[in-house]
Amino acid sequence: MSQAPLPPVTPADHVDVDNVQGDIILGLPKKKQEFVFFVITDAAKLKAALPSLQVTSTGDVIRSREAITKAKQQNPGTLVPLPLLNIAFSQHGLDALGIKDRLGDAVFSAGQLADAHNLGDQGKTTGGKFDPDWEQAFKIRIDAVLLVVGETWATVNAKVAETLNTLGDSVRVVYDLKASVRPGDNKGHEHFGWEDGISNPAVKGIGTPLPGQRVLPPGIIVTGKTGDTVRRPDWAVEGSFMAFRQLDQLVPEFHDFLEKNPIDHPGLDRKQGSELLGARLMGRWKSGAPIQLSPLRDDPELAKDPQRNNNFVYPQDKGEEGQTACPYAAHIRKTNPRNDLDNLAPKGVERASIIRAGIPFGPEVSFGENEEKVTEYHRGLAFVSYQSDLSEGFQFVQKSWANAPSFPPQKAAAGAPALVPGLDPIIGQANGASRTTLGTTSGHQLTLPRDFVVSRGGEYFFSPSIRALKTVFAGKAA
Ligand code: N7H
Repeated sequence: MSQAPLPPVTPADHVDVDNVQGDIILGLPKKKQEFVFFVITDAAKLKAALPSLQVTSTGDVIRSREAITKAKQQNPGTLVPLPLLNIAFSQHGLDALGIKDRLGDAVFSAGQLADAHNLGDQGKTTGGKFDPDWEQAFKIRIDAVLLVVGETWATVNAKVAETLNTLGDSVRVVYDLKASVRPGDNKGHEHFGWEDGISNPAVKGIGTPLPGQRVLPPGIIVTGKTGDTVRRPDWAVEGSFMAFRQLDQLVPEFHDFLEKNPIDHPGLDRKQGSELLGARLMGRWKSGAPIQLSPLRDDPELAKDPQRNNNFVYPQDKGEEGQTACPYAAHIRKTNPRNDLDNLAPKGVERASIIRAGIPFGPEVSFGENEEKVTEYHRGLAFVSYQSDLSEGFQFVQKSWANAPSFPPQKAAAGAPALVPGLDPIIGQANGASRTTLGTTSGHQLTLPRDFVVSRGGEYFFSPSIRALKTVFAGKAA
């Protein structure tokens, strides 16, 4: 059993980095990641085992990143062995542990299965009951998830084995997802080919914000801190709600669609027209360069420059003028409208901020899939986001922004109120119904043939503080 002293309780506007789990604010440094989902079979045994787990804090992440940077400076290309662990519990898990306090988040308590229709996932309604097309495990019951990361599979496998050994027969693994940064030049790029992880908000007091990076009051992400408006049980301070989604990406189909619908623009050939369409749907070029700053051609130098690649806002002209460079419907504009709501709800975008910590899963596209333009093997994004309130964070962004055709508001073209921005072309969904999106060329409505991102389900979790794990979760007084 660990003898480390418990961290002290910190004031509301300050985050104790040694008490907050490591994936929440800065992200665990990950090359390989395994998500191990389990149910609790013996609560007393699990409580006894929990204090022995070496759970990684945000402070550990800061120190690990420093170690990685130092090792790379001394020996470029070196991989530092870093097995890191986080753990989070669903409402079922809290119930199984006999934790009776309610956390004050109705979306978390109801669980993601109850939210599937509301989120727009595909499925069937029979006898008034919606049955989503999800992985079976997410439809039964999941109590908790282990997030294990490392620089190689050998490291991750050893850490998973060690952790499950510690938990012994107190748990039963019901589902498992292995995910990995893509190989070679695709490192850092998700399966559609885009550089990901460029834009995440910063939490006040932690790290130095980059130009254009939104700095959040800590309570937007971390529970019980300034900015969190809900009264939580005392022990629930310095935790965060985690939305997990297993999102399939239909990569060959998406690329086929781009190839068949190039934007016709003077000076651009067909291939460049297809690249422009992809950039307009996403809001960034594959390199990561924002289309708002580089509207017609990729700019790899801009993409690589952290001082510039996130430092932009959107023009506030109404109608077509405001989306000449970046469409209102572009994925990054739908999910982070930056200054688009400043006149309507000045704090609205801040409140809906999430910290993303996802990673690709599944194999590279095979030769055959590329040839036939049809997906054969499941691949996609193991999406993870953290927020202090699911109904204002993940659920709100998915439902009220990405899935809402008229968001951002007041952007319809003058004299053509029907030409609203449209669904988010990447993640917007309407329970499988066909959809349209606007904004490729003036007044032109582009019809997407299908969803290219398809949900296979997930769950909502609470990622407690290190202190809470050693006390309330271990069956001891807080
Ligand atoms: Fe998105 N993609 O790789 O195609 N996302 N996303 N996302 N996303 C972003 O700016 C992607 C999903 C956000 O601040 C980029 O870091 C894919 C969900 C937010 O300007 C790329 C999937 C939700 C941002 C992708 C997926 C979000 C963002 C640009 C699913 C929330 C920041 C890289 C398979 C409900 C926007 C970057 C900003 C950026 C991709 C899912 C939200 C390339 C493939 C479900 C807030």
